[in-house]
Parts: sequence; C-alpha cells; structure tokens
Amino acid sequence: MKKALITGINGQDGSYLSEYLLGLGYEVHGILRRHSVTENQNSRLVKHSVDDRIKTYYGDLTDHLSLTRIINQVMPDEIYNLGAMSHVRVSFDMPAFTIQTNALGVLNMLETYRMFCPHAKFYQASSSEMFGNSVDDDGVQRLSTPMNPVSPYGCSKVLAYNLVRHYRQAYGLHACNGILFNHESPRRGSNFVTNKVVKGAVSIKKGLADKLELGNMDSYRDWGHSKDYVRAMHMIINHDTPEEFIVATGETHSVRDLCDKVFSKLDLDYRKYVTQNKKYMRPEELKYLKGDASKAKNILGWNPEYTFDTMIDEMILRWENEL
Ligand code: NAP
Ligand code: F7E
Repeated sequence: MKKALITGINGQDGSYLSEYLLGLGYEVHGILRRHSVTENQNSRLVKHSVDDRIKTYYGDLTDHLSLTRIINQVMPDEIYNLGAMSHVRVSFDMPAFTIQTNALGVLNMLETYRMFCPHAKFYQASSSEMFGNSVDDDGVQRLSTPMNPVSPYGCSKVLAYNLVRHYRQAYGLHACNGILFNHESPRRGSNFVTNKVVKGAVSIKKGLADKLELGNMDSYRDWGHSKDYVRAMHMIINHDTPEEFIVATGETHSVRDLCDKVFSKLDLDYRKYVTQNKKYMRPEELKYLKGDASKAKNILGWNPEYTFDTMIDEMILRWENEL
C-alpha cells in the first residue's frame, strides 16, 4: 500500500485529493494546523467523511521541526505540498506570512524531504498567479511564458517553483511542479470570487440578502474544477520523469460573465444586485488567464470531466441545500 503525505489536507484540494487517493488504495496522512476552534481544523475532512480514514498530525510549514518529526514518522512514498496562504488579496495585507509559508515553508519541506526521505516523490502546488500579466501573443499562458508575478502570493509561488526545480537538479530528487490555473468547487472558500458570487446569488434568490459587493469585474480567469485538478496532481507526480505541467481548461471568462451566468441560472439579473466596493480591489491586478494544458493532455492523458456550467450547477446546489 502506497503512503501519501499531504500538507494543506483540510483545504479544498487537500480534501478532494485525500478522497481520490483513498479510492486508489493509498494510506493517506496529512498535516493539520491547530485552530482555537477545534472543529475548524479538520472541518472539510469531517464534512465529507474522510477524517476517519486518514491519519493527521499537528504541524506547520513554518515549523521545520514539526515537518522533520512528521516525515520521519510517516516515511511517505509521495508528498503533496498543498499547504499555503492561498488568498491573493489577503497576501497584500500579510506579505511576510505569505512568503514565510508559501516560499520558506517549501524550502523547509524540501530540506526535510532531501535529508530524511529522498526516495519519495514530491509535488509542489504551483500557480498560474506566477505568470502575472505575462501572456503570449496568441492570448495564452504556456510553460515558456515569462513569470512576472503581480502579488506577494505570486512572488512566493515563483520562489517555491524555482526551489523545487533547483532541488531536483542539484540532488536528483523526483520533485515536480503542477502549474494549476484557478480551480473551484462547492468546497471552495467563500471569499474566492466564484463561491462568493454563487453564495451571494443564492442568498438573494432566497430573500436572505439584497445585494452583492465585489471588486474588479473585468479580470478574466480560466476556471476548472478541483476534482479534475487533483487527478492531474496524481498523474504529474507519477509521471516517469519529474517535470513541470500546466493544468487548465483553455477557456476564459470575466468575473462579469461569471455573475451573468450564475444569476441567470437563478432567473435573476445580476446588474440589479451587484455593486463594486473598493475594498475588494487589489493594489495590482492580474487581468487575464487562459492556460495551455496540451502537455498534460498529450503526455499524461489528462482531460477535465467538468465544464464551467456543470461546475457552477454543483456549486449552486451546495448553497441551495445549505442556506
Ligand atoms: P486552501 O483551500 O486555501 O487550502 C490551503 C491549506 O493550506 C489549508 O488547509 C490551510 O490550513 C493550509 N495552510 C495554510 N498555511 C499553512 C501553514 N503555514 N502550514 C501548514 N498548512 C497551512 O487552498 P486550495 O485551493 O486547496 O489550494 C491548494 C494549493 O494549491 C495551495 O498551495 C494553493 O496556493 C495552490 N493553488 C490553488 C489554486 C486554486 O485555484 N485553488 C490554483 C493554483 C495553485 P487551514 O485549513 O488550517 O487554513
Ligand atoms: O479572484 C476578482 C479578483 O480571489 C479571481 C487562488 O486560488 O487562483 C486563485 O487566485 C478574480 C480576481 O482568485 C472579488 O480581483 C472581483 O481578478 O477568486 P479569486 P485569484 O486571485 O485568481 C490562483 C490561480 C491561485 O493560485 C490562488 O491560490 O476575481 N474579484 N471581486 C474578486 N475576488 C475576490 N476574492 N473577491 C471579490 O469580491
């Protein structure tokens, strides 16, 4: 039985990846952070009944000693480093914590991995935010597109990305990067724009709210489903050679299109309810993302199963049931 260790196991992707690996017969171990509200530290795992099938350990990416203890205890075959301060807007308010967790935390993981468990395979959760406003002439980001990050989050992920490549080359480790474009699901944090819009629209439909405040509605994102993307993570880490792959849908929609789509599905006109509030704007905005996942499709045989529409339908259902 293969052993996987997942950091950020209680996150959106961590919870789907745990389910996916359990389904493949893996023994799944994960690192949890301590919360003052105990129920929050494994809330996604409990909600989706994964908690009783995995082993968890208290730790933190910024606490090197906790990583050493856990890696020595588990001795995993595969390490998925998904833990991060993942909110781009918040990264402007907490740049130091973002860099400590997302970049120096990755260094901590890589050093511990190199010293104690170098036979394992290592996956790093890299991000399309690393491209910033770079885009090729045909309107697509690909592996050769220069990285010009426009947020502390993007900067932290570029450093982590380069560290992973460096450790692979310097020490012959099986360490790889998945550059994933935005991916969403009913489990997405409700302060990311997709789930915020869906929750807001369903609240309005149910008479629980009368408006929704957003920031920049003219940015474009390539939105896929987390369930499809965790499948790609497993394919990337298990590819014969450790390499970089982009995972994306190749479709792009503006935040305005997203509002139109979600509100229309509920027979509402978004223009009557959505207002802009400066507090949700970013000091520097990434304007446009559309990824080229042809390498993952051709070499790994990866393809998404969800469409933009089926993903939104699933997210609407969550809030219709919950609110
Ligand atoms: P998420 O829902 O925010 O989950 C992040 C997880 O990291 C949470 O479980 C969080 O713990 C944990 N974490 C935060 N700081 C930590 C620290 N210092 N030490 C240990 N764990 C820590 O994010 P996600 O959407 O699942 O994304 C997973 C990974 O993919 C992240 O690295 C993210 O940056 C990256 N990524 C995401 C996307 C996307 O669109 N979703 C795209 C590209 C890359 P708590 O549960 O205790 O808060
Ligand atoms: O913003 C705009 C906002 O916060 C998307 C993370 O998973 O994907 C994610 O980062 C767009 C931006 O995601 C609101 O300005 C408008 O243009 O949902 P988001 P993100 O910043 O793209 C990347 C790939 C990651 O790696 C990250 O971890 O929507 N927007 N109004 C808003 N965004 C939010 N959050 N809230 C608003 O009210």
